[in-house]
Amino acid sequence: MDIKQLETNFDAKLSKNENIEPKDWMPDNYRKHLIRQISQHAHSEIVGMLPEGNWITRAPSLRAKMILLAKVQDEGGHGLYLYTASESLNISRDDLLEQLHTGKAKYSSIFNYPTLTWADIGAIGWLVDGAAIMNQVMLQRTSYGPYARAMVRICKEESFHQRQGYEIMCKLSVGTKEQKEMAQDALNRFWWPTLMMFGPPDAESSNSENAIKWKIKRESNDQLRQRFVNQTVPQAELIGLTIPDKNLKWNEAKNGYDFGEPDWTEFNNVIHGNGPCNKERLGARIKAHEQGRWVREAAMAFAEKKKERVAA
Ligand code: BYC
Repeated sequence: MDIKQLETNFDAKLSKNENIEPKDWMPDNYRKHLIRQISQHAHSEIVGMLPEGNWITRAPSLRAKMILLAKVQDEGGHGLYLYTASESLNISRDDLLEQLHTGKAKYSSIFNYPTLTWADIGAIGWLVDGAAIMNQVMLQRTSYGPYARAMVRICKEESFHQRQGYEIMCKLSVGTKEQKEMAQDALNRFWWPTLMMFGPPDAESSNSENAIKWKIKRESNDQLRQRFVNQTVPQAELIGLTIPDKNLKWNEAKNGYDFGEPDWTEFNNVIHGNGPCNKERLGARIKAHEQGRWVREAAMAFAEKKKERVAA
């Protein structure tokens, strides 16, 4: 089949909303775009384990510790589904991790902020997982089959994560004066970085045009950010917390909130390695990878021996 015919078949599949599968022909730029997005998503999941892992030993009750342990473990599992989906595009796990460790591949900006108090764990579940779900519900219908299927499973777990975070915030907001202040402080620090998770404004989003054309993203960064604000403001009001935005106002005409602009200079600094915790996060990942080398080598040696035994 010549290239024109292959392109026509690919476009026809997209227009019928059929998934593209690993063995299907796909344009090289579609493959590269997916490797970039899915691997950055995988990196976000495993780097995302670090700020929360910081609180496992200090969780305020056995119940809270068990829930947080399970959540952090889930994030590791999400990373594995997503690395596997990336590998189906003909790139090895070693290459993907090399890109993370050398700073070539990005991971979500949000994980470069510190978790200073227990309320930050609530804010991450409520806001960060809430934003992640908003984006990922759309990605369940992304055009690449393995990514779409990974998202279905991940979304189910993420919605549980969002609720555990909101539960922490609910409890703190009806607690002592200090506890309520702690919840408000976490909201103040995590609100703007959470809005940045959706990426730059549409006019500056270099990858969006192709992503929408290839049905990788079904909605734009600004559309998802708007939906997140509309959903989250009433949740804050319900528990008596204040969104730290003077420009936040209900707009009847658009049936949604007007809201202020995140600090895009800060965003650009963070995604280029200069956020508050970038060096710490990457350092922790590299150290874990180095310390896990003997496990990978032992697993490979075991697999080789097993193969020899089966062949004998
Ligand atoms: N952080 O053209 P744009 C989670 C980069 S966490 C860092 O709009 P695109 C979790 C972007 O990569 C959520 N970098 O890009 C929750 C691009 O740079 P490159 C993880 C960002 O791809 C709790 C440049 O800026 N979710 O799941 O169309 C616990 C221009 O941007 C960010 C996903 O990754 C950012 N916030 O849109 C644990 C969802 N925003 O690559 C884990 C999948 C933008 O050209 N990803 N950049 O060098 C996406 O939907 C999209 O990739 C984005 C960006 C919406 C993030």
